[in-house]
Amino acid sequence: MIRNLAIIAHVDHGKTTLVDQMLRQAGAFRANQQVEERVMDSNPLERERGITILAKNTAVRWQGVKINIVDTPGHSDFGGEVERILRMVDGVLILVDAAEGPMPQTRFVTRKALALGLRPIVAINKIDRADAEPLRVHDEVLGLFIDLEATPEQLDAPFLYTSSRAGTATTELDRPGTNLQPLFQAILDHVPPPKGDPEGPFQMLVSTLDFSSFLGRIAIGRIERGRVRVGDQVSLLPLGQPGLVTEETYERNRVTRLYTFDGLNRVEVDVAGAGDIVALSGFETIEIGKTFTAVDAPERLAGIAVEEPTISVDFIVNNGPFAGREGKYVTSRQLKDRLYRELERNVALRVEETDSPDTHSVSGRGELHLGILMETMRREGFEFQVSRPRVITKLGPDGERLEPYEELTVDVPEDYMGVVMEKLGPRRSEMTEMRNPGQGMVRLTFRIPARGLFGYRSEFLTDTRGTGIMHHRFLDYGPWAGPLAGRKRGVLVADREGAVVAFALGNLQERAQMFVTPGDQVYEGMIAGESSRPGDMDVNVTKEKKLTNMRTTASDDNVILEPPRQITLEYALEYIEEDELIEVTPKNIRLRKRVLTANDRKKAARAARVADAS
Ligand SMILES: Nc1nc2c(ncn2[C@@H]2O[C@H](COP(=O)(O)OP(=O)(O)OP(=O)(O)O)[C@@H](O)[C@H]2O)c(=O)[nH]1
Ligand SMILES: [Mg+2]
Repeated sequence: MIRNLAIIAHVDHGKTTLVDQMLRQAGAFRANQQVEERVMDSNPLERERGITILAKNTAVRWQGVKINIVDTPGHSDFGGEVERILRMVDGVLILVDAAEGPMPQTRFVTRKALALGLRPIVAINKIDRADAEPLRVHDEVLGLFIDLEATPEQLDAPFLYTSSRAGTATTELDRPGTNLQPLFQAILDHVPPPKGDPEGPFQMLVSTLDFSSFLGRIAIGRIERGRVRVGDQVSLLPLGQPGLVTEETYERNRVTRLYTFDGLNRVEVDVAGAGDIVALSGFETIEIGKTFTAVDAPERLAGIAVEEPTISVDFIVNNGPFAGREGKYVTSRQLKDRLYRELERNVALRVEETDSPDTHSVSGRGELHLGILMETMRREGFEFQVSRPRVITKLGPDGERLEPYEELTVDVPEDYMGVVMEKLGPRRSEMTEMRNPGQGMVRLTFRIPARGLFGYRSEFLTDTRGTGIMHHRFLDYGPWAGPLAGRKRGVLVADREGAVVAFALGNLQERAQMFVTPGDQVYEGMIAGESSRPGDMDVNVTKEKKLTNMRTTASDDNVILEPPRQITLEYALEYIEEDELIEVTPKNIRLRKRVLTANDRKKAARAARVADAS
């Protein structure tokens, strides 16, 4: 007996924490086994950032039933992956934060799940929060279901009130839960068992991929029909319309390895049957959306479209003055090989060559998607440069230019509503909803060109003094919104190479926010900080104080410096302008001007003015 369940939600609503507790309470860990918190977030970047990046399978047993669970990422850049995963489950657990309520990503994943006809179970989570309002959120979820045209059966979904952290669930708010028993019961009662006929010919859809350097591509999916055994000769049909496949050219091969899921482990098995979720290897042409079948019954299942990328950046070989000092892999050959290797597992990514062998254009689903790749590569020892992200435009039905639009949700204290609207207006946003759920907070929803959001997050945090929360996700393609103003403030550009000196920063910090600290090495053309005014400024951050007879050097150290702004990759991607680059190395993230010498920049600016005037 099997149940297949995906846990879906907006980012941070408590999915992975809930899986921890499900594993624990179902006895997946040995007595007194030491298990880390959010154990499913197993890769280092996930642990560091506290978010799930890759969906992962696990399974527990409850009352003799095997429950396959897929923990999914909540960040909107990975929404496409969640969508694919829904094809291998028979039910979804929709988690909604008891204070935040349904968010853009909740809406997105719920819409996809309902459209596939999946039956939801709803968990209003984090009811332990001081600001939790589970009843209000319950109503909001029902409202969302109605909006999304849920069927009567889907509308009848069971609601649970849960605390992932405490590991409790209850169906009645006035009877506090003591464990997850009500959740497990709801899963057994409301998630239908998988339907496939175990006696029919083998058939399975590839819903997600894994990769190992030893086994190559690994396909993960639910067996729709029949059984599969290690050593079986099996067909892997090409992508296309569902139904009987008549062409002859596709891969037929033997299954070399077969795994099912159990707790934190993948268990190697000899045979698996209809309804179970398995991982299998032995095929070279594994791709998302392809169908595995028995050789004598090549019936293709409806495929899965992989979402199109919306933004792209250039990866460029590091040609700055510090090139090669900090990275192990720096050549264009190494960069190219690494980027193409990424395509093995990162299905929503595209890599293209450009006119220059030193530059590759890499496209993805958002800044986080691309930022994670950059971060992973720098940890592996790569060094490279990255351009400002560009949105990927399309042509509309009448040949007009279209660009991606995002849905932006902002939660701010009422007092900051004005400044948020004032800043978003010129970014070509359009307010679509305003709600006032109480407690002095307002929730504003906007439709805004993705370009309009570049650089906004840091402004938003400053404007709302860190009290605001913003989320955005891709909505659709709409008309090109025309030119948008860039960054308002100029930058301080180092005018020579050397080590940064405290004295120099002391003089500059009145009119600037620095990105560097004393001792940092800078080069001419590197960006050292942000000016408080428009227009870039060339500065000497290596300038020592002139010694006089009266003072000793010791007193130079007395300058009190503001801490520098921490430049993360995602921040840098949102921050830089077209004439700037990000230099990424295992040790540093530096911002620089594309044109390094002040003289050449002046010449370029003059040429641009002349071109504008003519
Ligand atoms: N108060 C409270 N906090 C919780 C609860 N569940 C999770 N959290 C906290 O919420 C944060 C996010 O939890 P995760 O389990 O990583 O959330 P997630 O939904 O898996 O996040 P993504 O995978 O990134 O979408 C963590 O700091 C948790 O400790 C809960 O029931 N109550
Ligand atoms: Mg998670």
